[in-house]
Amino acid sequence: MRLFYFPGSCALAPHIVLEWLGAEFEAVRVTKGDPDYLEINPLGVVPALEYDGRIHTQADAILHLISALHPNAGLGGHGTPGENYELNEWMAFLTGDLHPAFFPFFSPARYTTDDSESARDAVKAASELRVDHFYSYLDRHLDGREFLAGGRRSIADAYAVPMLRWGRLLEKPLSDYPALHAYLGRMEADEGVRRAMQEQGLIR
Ligand SMILES: N[C@@H](CCC(=O)N[C@@H](CS)C(=O)NCC(=O)O)C(=O)O
Repeated sequence: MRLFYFPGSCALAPHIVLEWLGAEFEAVRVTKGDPDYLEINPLGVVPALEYDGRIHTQADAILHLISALHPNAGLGGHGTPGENYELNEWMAFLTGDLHPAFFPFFSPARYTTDDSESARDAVKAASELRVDHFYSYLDRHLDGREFLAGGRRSIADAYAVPMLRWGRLLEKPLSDYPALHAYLGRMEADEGVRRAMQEQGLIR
């Protein structure tokens, strides 16, 4: 199994889960736009997971695949229909709402045909407002909860980590979302999360 990643990207999520599971895998650092990587994943994005003779893409689907390969660990989708729904609801929120809210912040030029700096700044400002909307929602949900879904650690917690770490790049301080901020602190203190962050060179 090989996991292709850019440091600190959403590929940190499967990296964390593989660490939690103690799985055997190789983490392969790639660079944006590298033609060799485009051969592997023509979409040019991470994560990509090489497993069972093929390349798998899409963070949400990869996280479900990894958890399905280790059903006894109970990290995803192996409970009652209600529990599965709750996990999938949060996975869809992360992959369909929160992650895309950051796209214009990281790549503003893709979201305007005006190439002036002020137009790009406006796109980034709009992105920050959208993230604020979703962070506020998440902050209310996390108040009084240890984990994101189902009252136990799951692939959704791993997925949330990179997307909450990106919040440090935004103008509004993460401490303005107290429950979310405390949750990220707990997650970043977790051993498996730390190992994945170390392997990606994000911490020492
Ligand atoms: N829908 C994809 C999106 C993946 C994605 O956008 N990954 C980012 C890193 S978090 C990326 O590789 N960005 C590079 C780019 O957009 O060129 C998924 O959920 O896996």
